Amino acid sequence: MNQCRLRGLVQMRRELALGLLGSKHHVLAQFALRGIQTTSPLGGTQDMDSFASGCSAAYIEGLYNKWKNNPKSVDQSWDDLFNGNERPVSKGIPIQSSHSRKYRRPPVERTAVKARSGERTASGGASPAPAPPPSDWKNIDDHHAIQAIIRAYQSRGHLAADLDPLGIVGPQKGASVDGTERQATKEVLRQHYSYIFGDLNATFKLPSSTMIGGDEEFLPLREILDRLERIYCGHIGVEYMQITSLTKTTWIRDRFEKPGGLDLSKDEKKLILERLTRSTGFENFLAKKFSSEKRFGLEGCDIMIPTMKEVVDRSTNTGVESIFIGMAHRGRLNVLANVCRKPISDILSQFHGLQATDSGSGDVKYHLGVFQERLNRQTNRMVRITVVANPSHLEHVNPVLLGKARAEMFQRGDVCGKRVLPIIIHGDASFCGQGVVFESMHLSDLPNYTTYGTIHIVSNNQVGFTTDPRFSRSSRYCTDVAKVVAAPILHVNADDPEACIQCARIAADYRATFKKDVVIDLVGYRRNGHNEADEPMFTQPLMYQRIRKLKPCLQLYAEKLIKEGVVTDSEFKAMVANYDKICEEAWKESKEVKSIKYSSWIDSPWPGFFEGRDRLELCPTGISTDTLKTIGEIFSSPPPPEHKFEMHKGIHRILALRKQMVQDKVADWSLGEAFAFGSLLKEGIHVRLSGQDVERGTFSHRHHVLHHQTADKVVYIALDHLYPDQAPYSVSNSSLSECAVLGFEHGYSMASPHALVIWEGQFGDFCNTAQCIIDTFIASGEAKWVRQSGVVLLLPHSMEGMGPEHSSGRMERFLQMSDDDPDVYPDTCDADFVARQLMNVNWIVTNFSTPANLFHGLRRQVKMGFRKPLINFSPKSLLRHPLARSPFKDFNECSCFQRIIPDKGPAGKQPECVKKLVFCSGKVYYDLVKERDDHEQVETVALVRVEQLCPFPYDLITEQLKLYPKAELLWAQEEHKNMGGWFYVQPRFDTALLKNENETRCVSYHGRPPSSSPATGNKVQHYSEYAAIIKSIFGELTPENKKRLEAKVKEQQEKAKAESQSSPPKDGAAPPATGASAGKKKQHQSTSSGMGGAAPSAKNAPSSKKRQQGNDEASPSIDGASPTARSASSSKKRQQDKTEPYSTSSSPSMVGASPPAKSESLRKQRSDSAPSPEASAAQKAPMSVKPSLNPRKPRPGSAPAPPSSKASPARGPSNTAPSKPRFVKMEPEQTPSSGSKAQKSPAEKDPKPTKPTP
Ligand SMILES: Cc1ncc(C[n+]2csc(CCOP(=O)(O)OP(=O)(O)O)c2C)c(N)n1
Repeated sequence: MNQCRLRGLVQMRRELALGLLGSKHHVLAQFALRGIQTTSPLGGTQDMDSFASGCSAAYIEGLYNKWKNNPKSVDQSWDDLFNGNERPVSKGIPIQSSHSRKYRRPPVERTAVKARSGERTASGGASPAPAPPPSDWKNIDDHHAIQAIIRAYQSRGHLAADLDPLGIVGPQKGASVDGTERQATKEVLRQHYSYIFGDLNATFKLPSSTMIGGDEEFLPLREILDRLERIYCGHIGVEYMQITSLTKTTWIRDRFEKPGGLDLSKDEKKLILERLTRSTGFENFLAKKFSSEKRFGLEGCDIMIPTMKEVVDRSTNTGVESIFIGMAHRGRLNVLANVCRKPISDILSQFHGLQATDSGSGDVKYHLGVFQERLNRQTNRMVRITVVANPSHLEHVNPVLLGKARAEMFQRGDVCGKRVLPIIIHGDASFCGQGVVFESMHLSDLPNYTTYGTIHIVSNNQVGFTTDPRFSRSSRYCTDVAKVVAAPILHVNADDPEACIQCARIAADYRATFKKDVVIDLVGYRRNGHNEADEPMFTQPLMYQRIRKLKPCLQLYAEKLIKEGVVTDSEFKAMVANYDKICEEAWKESKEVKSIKYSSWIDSPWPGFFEGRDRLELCPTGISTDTLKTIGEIFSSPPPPEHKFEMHKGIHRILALRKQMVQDKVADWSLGEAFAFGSLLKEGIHVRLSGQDVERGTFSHRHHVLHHQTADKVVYIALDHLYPDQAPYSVSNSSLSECAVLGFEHGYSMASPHALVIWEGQFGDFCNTAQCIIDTFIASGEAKWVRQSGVVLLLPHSMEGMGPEHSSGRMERFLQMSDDDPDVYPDTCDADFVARQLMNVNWIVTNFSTPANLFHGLRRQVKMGFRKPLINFSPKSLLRHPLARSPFKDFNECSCFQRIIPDKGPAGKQPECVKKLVFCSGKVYYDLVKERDDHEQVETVALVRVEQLCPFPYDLITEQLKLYPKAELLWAQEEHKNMGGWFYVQPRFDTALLKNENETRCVSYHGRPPSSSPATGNKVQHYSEYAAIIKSIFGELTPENKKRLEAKVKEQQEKAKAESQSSPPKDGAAPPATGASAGKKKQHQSTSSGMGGAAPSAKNAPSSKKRQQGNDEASPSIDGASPTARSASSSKKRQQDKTEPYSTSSSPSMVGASPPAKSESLRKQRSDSAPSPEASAAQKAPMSVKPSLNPRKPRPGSAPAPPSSKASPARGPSNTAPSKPRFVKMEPEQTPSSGSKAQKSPAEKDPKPTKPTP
């Protein structure tokens, strides 16, 4: 469309718009104005001047009305516009520029601007500066335009850069407005495009915002444009104007703009050629030898190797000693061979399909890790290079790599990333597609997670498997995610080796200078299909037609250097032949290899850790009373007075209560944890705790970081002030990411065995979003890559009526991924049975019920002769439960970790009287104790806690089975049947039972029915489900029981009422009650945690006389409900509920269904298929199929099922709730206080030392 016609159309539209303005059609007018656009000479469209934008239309309408009344009341420019008296536009330049030139700022604004310059009028306002003489205006305008053009190149030059070797994307060169062939056309210049270049020889003074002049201050316009074009629109597109720091942008400008700054010497060019020869030669060699094998070759982006080498050289020169590389499949073998210098014969031996001599599953060759220490010949410095083993799940290695690098910095005392460098190689599709990239990037500047800059290199082959970028991302570049951390992004054409090397240098120097992330986007292509067996023409036919015609980068560069006289043709040929010879020799060598070892591909060797030690020795975990006292004292004290630290008064109370516990020699959860951390720190073990809100603790129980109440950023961490020579303690609230943070901590744990690294989930449920890290690294890392990790996951878990996503840490998933064979009874007579079992399993899964066991479990992590991940399901309400406390004696040198906790009460003391032996795990134990008490079955029901679910404590379980030969066997859990521990323990119980020839019992299930959702969100349903479980275990309350309980409730209510009248108001903090004093204290509602899961602490008066006489397990009072939940309901209702117990329909598939007696034939069948204990003792036996013992069938007289059963016709909050729920809420005032002897017992003196048993 010619310019005249275009202008005519625009004018017509404007007239139409103006005609409509002020009429009832003003909306249309706005629309018409908004739509006024003009076509640039390049065919694109340009938005009209901003005054015509939709949001200004109302303003224009107002002006127009004003102008209609009095044309002089508006600025001249508006008068011109409304009159249609626009000045003629020069040289066919679009209307937009004529407006911008014509529009003058209102005088008032000018005054305001001048006022800033400090000129003041007598009245205190600003005086207008004298305008320059009109003869200068053109000159000023021209300089402004030049400045704007320079700025445009700097900020948008990359849009016109020649980045794509295939020439598919990016602008084409074309005649520019100045008649020269340029790329920087519309995209770069935008509104400045309208600038009349006029005399290209006119000289301009260069602004201070550019270094293109070098030492020259003035340049002719033509030279300015040429230089800008070369710098910003050549083979490098540098995106850096997102950086807000002037120092950094100036630094980048300096590097890219300074004349001659990017030049390379002949030797440097020759080195690039040599490295490119190796990179290309390696892929060619593999293609020749293993044409049908997958190797995910680098062809098309071969320059990645020289680029990485340059980064390594440059960085080692600035002091880097250790480099960590995280990358996926593409070009990985090449990196191992040519960057790490892993012997090529080792790599080739992976192609021969050899048997491994060590255990584990191994992994495909393009996932394996390496660790190499070598001399960098360019810099003559030693460098350690690690390529971290990675799973198929693209980009998920990133946080792991970062954590490992961070830990290395810690180990080396590198406080600013000078000696350690992380490099991550990304694919273009995965870089923009995977959320973990964003999550990991966000760690880059966090104080406890920073790696002081990571160098990201994108191997951008412009396709992801078979998907074109236009279908795989919405952002312009695949690297846009890096802008969140304002990283400079250097896009570079991968067919220009020198440009790539320049980018590598600048990136390495940028990271060394600023300790910030930087990205190199190597824009290349993929010469073959996704892997070597794929046919790319199926999906990218045109792209591949072009690729087929393209010479490889090596050839192009060799031709260039030959032409330049840098190398001769024969020199180049010799280079190629030489590398081919190296590969051939390595090939011969590799054929001599007869077996492989997974361990020779380990990425995290721990020199000195395994050597010279008995791996199976289990060191004691108890500590001295003195240590307990020291840690307890400091942990419960405010900062020393000289700190003049102003604490929150709630913290004062919490510390006072802690102090009381120390005096009483009893520890709650928080104190038990502090004992574990503190004692390890004392022993020189670095402890790191990370996760969301871990400093205070989600449930406000931890308070490891105290905040000064009137001074900003002043904190006190008691665990950092325990001993002068202790190891550092790191506790940090993390970013709100599970995947990246857990990955980071896992990586951190890999760096050294001498650290306890813990990630705590906010709620266990949220480990869902870290599933990939759990599955592909933590569960299987040792099997795949022979590398160990002792990372600990603390996952708050328990059914407390908090809804589907705040209840379950998905224990079943962890258990399902445990690799101990359920059908093999291990050799429990082996003296090292306990350690061997731990060593042979992929991870440890626990559900601790006491602070002491938490303490021992955590300490055991670093006391073992090997490392295993520990997955522990942490409690919520138990954090403050007065009975979930441990006496100091349970921490001392005579104590140890308890894999199971047997019944130590009347039942345990008279096992022959026991009718039911109930196994359980975790918090539900305290519910069962209370219910057993209420049902007066303390002598007939034994409760055994399985604290370590995996590996299954066969030896101890067998002992318990023998101890109660006549008891019916039950498994009680609060989770749904398809969740929790049941599926894991059931076959293992069977295996343990089958061990005894005379055994005929089976374990029956007592828990919630199967469900797709982990928990109900309806409190009433929650209680009814709970009631059903209890009923199925203990049966109905007898009339005597009910009567007794009613009397007890009444007594408690009266007592609570009396106490509430005299108790002071709460201040929001949640103090844990001490064991001894809990009974005297008013029940504290855990409103501060807001979770409703805190301990219903004091509703636990023991009612059984017998228990008072000797049951040291004491009776907790909880009913599984949160105190807040209980508080809403009246005591009347509670009484009513007590008298009208919950009735259930019977459904065999629901809770309480007991298994039939085992048939002898099944037993025989099973024992035939199970391997002998001898066979299973050391090695895991091959999988054997076990016949089901079919515990699903109801047996006669089985306990009834709850109404929420699937068999029940109507299920849901409205109709599944029992008509009269038995477990109801209680007002805090009504909560009875506790004063049991059992609670006081832990506070008593340490017992006589006895030898600890595992
Ligand atoms: C998380 C994840 N999703 C999907 C895949 C399957 N996959 C393997 S490679 C690939 C394409 C990757 O493209 P890109 O990131 O551009 O790397 P390239 O292979 O092109 O080098 C896909 C989808 C995977 N490995 N991981």
